[in-house]
Amino acid sequence: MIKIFILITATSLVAHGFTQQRYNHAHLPKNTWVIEVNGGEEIVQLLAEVHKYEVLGEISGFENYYKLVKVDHETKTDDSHFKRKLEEHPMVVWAEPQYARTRVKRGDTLLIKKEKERQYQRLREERQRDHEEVLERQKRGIFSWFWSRYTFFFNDTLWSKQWYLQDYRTDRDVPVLDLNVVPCYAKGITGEGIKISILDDGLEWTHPDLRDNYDPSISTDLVEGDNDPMPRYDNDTCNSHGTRCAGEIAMIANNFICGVGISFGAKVGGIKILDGPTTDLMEGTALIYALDKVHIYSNSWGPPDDGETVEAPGIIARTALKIGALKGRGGKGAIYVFAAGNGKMNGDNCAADGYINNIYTVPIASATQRGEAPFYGERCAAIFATAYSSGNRKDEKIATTDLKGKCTTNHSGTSAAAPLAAGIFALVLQANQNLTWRCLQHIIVWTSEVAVLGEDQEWHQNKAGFWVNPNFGFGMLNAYNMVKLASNFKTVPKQNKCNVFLDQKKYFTKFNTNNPAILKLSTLGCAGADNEINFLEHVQVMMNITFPYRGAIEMFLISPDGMRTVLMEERPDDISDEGFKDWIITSVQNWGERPEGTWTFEVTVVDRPDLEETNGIVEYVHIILHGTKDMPEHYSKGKRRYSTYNTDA
Ligand SMILES: *[C@@H]1O[C@H](CO)[C@@H](O)[C@H](O)[C@H]1NC(C)=O
Ligand SMILES: *[C@@H]1O[C@H](CO)[C@@H](O)[C@H](O)[C@H]1NC(C)=O
Ligand SMILES: *[C@@H]1O[C@H](CO)[C@@H](O)[C@H](O)[C@H]1NC(C)=O
Ligand SMILES: *[C@@H]1O[C@H](CO)[C@@H](O)[C@H](O)[C@H]1NC(C)=O
Ligand SMILES: *[C@@H]1O[C@H](CO)[C@@H](O)[C@H](O)[C@H]1NC(C)=O
Ligand SMILES: [Ca+2]
Ligand SMILES: [Ca+2]
Repeated sequence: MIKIFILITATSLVAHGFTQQRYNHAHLPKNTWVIEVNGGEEIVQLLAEVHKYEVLGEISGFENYYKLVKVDHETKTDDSHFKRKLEEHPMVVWAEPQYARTRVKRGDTLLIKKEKERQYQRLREERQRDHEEVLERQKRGIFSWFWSRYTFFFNDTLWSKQWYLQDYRTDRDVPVLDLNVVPCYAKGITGEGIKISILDDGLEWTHPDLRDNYDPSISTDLVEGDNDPMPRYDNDTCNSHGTRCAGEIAMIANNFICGVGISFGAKVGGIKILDGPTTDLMEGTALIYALDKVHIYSNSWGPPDDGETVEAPGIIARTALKIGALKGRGGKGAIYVFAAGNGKMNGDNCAADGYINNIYTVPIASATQRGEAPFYGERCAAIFATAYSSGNRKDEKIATTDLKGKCTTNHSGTSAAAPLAAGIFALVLQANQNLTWRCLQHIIVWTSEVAVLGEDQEWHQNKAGFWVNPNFGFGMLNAYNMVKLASNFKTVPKQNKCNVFLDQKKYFTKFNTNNPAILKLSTLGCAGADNEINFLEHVQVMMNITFPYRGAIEMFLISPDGMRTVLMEERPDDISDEGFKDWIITSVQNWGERPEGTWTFEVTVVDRPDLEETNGIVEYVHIILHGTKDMPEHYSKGKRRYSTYNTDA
């Protein structure tokens, strides 16, 4: 029996808020459906003919996915009949009309609604802090007009502004204040042989500091429908985002122009998806574009960071991430880097972003020059690691290429942190192309720096000995230490998956402000079965929760070892009454722990007078454990040792 489900979705483009910006409407999806059909193209042809649709073929890279367009697509007709027929058809697995999804770039400049007020408040606070900050800077020796030991490595005009690549410490006893990248160059590791595609609003590949590192074979324009990702020039800033992200990775070194890309020996491409309505089909296509060539996909975008949205990738994008991880890089898996999100000041949390909660992505957070969580940096248990980026107005930002052949020192947000991570991963993959997507994740866990972010109050050590933090994941990326570990890294054992269900069939557990829902899920970690897990990687919690005010729900997960992880924090602006439906929250914070025992899932409501009488229901919960049966080789020397400062450079 084949399961049939059809997701009914709004087809109106206007309803999705594409009014505030002028877009290129040349390729709006009109009456386009994507369906998954078992049994071959003839069945699809038949279905299409009867209902006056045209089959545009199987979608490249996706088995059994077909694209259908209404023959007479200019006339607006009711497609509910078509939808019902698809629903009833035994060979149709799923079918969805393609509609525009709101996707935003993770620069920190987009101000939303109540943001203005909050910004004034922030400015007041910042003024107060200015003074403290000067003292702090003096203490840590952050003054970019000082020479660093790398000052004469490059003659690029903005090199002196790339504070996150060269250590400005004046005191050798404090932690390395950069991403520890330059020592890799001395070993000939510059990203050579690695290809990175940037999914964004285009790429000015004619830029003199990018041109020689541009690879057209990993580039395309899914907005205009051609192969040239040149941005659309409305004005100098509106589509500069992709070009800025690309520069961080691949600016040419020692050419006296702009700065130095982290992996200046690598090649970059641009895949344009963000200059107009973005559909699930476009995202899915982009995420596996040129999968036979691309090693890393850099993503500084996602659902809105407005603190109200709870959204996961659509079926096609989700499938693409899985295909990429299983088939990319000759079966070792493409690397998907995602910016964690810029909505903290909007009360947003990355647990509400399904791209971040996908196990195939590497979510990257920002830290400021002073080693702090920035005002915009979203928190959640799925964050893997951190790279430097902008902070408040006194902190330096990121230097990179800009539109029309210019340079900028103003790139910011988690948008700027993710490409730095992508560049570092290019160095790591050059050091060892044998690494799987999970090896890379293990290397991040084993090498990210805690000391440089050590003043944050939220570090806690899990039972496997790893320090984790909802703001920073496992800490600041350390390129040289990653490369060193990578260069003779033993491939991690195969990934197992073990489902854990409620102890009793205790569905429909009520909760309210005074009475949290506390649900117990016991497991042996599938011991004795093929999918036995002894060393955890990702832990995912899948749930159905109803409550009339979604943003007031908080969730926690307590591991058998007693480690308490915050899965969801209050999101004050989310007044949706839809609750969480089939929602998955991912945590990497139990990495390395053992799974067996009782897991506790706790759901609470924030303490607010207006919600005192309000009840919610946990209708369903189940935990998906991921990990390995056998011990990863690099664990064999015991727990990871943390140094108070980096002695390895
Ligand atoms: C450029 O376009 C963006 C987005 O449309 C807009 O926010 C910005 O104000 C424009 N800048 C100028 C200088 O016109
Ligand atoms: C920058 O450095 C490169 C490599 O050493 C050198 O070839 C080039 O002439 C230098 N450019 C300038 C303007 O100094
Ligand atoms: C960065 O922004 C500041 C303030 O908006 C501006 O003064 C400066 O010229 C910008 N710098 C670059 C290189 O774009
Ligand atoms: C990658 O794998 C190949 C084949 O197993 C092996 O010869 C090579 O040494 C490996 N490279 C590294 C850096 O481990
Ligand atoms: C969760 O809720 C959705 C929507 O009501 C429903 O379709 C789905 O079957 C539920 N999931 C489980 C596992 O009960
Ligand atoms: Ca340059
Ligand atoms: Ca977000």
